[in-house]
Amino acid sequence: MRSFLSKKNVEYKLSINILKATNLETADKNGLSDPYAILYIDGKERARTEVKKETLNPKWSEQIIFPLDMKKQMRLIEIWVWDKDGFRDKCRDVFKKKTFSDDFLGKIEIPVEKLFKTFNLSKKGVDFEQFIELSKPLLKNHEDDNVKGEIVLEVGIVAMDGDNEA
Ligand SMILES: [Ca+2]
Repeated sequence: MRSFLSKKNVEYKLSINILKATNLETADKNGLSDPYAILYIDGKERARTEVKKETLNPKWSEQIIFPLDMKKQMRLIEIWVWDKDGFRDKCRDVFKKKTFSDDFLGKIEIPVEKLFKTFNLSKKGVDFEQFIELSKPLLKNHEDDNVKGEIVLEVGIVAMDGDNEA
């Protein structure tokens, strides 16, 4: 990371657009789920999408933009997808002596260093922006998780000459 961030007076921003998920696991009795996604950076929650009701193919198109802090190294971007349970589901869960939590639908992990290599920033000048679309299969968190489908993101890096900023 240091190799490209050491360019003087360049400010970088990372953009993550959580576009959609496809073919998700069923979590509810009606054969559907109510999916939402949570974005973590280095284990800290940074954003969460809307809940899309009764679908296995949610379309969020929610963009989050972060300034890249040169003093702090970012290591891992994670996105976890959950099924939101409403009051009725929770009553059912109590009846079945389950806990009051939403159901896990899968997660992805993106090492930041690997992402930067994809963009190959060392060959770029000061002012540029580059966006790529990433499709990633959702992964289990525990052995017995039921997980399927994938999540689609648009990830971008924007670089600006810091001296030009007002
Ligand atoms: Ca639900």
